[in-house]
Amino acid sequence: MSRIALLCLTSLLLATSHAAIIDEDPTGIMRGDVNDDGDIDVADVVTINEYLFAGGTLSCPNMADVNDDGGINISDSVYLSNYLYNGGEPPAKDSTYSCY
Ligand SMILES: [Ca+2]
Ligand SMILES: [Ca+2]
Repeated sequence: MSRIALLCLTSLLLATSHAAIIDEDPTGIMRGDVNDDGDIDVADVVTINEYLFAGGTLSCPNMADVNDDGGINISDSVYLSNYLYNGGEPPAKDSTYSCY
């Protein structure tokens, strides 16, 4: 994905952004709060995209593996966008509380 496409996608998401409440389930934390600000919102999608395409860094990579498949790639960005804007499944739980 080119940087121009990334910026267009980001702008589109920012125009329609909203935040999801993070699940307080004591048996596991919900992945997706990639920038660790306490909300799951478009800024987390942007953080994943910056990591993948623009040399950004992740403070806790485990939170960016939104679909819990063991890797961080564009499918995590799409998964999180689908959750926020299309009623998709919430991010996977992580009971390890680790930042591998
Ligand atoms: Ca966040
Ligand atoms: Ca993943």
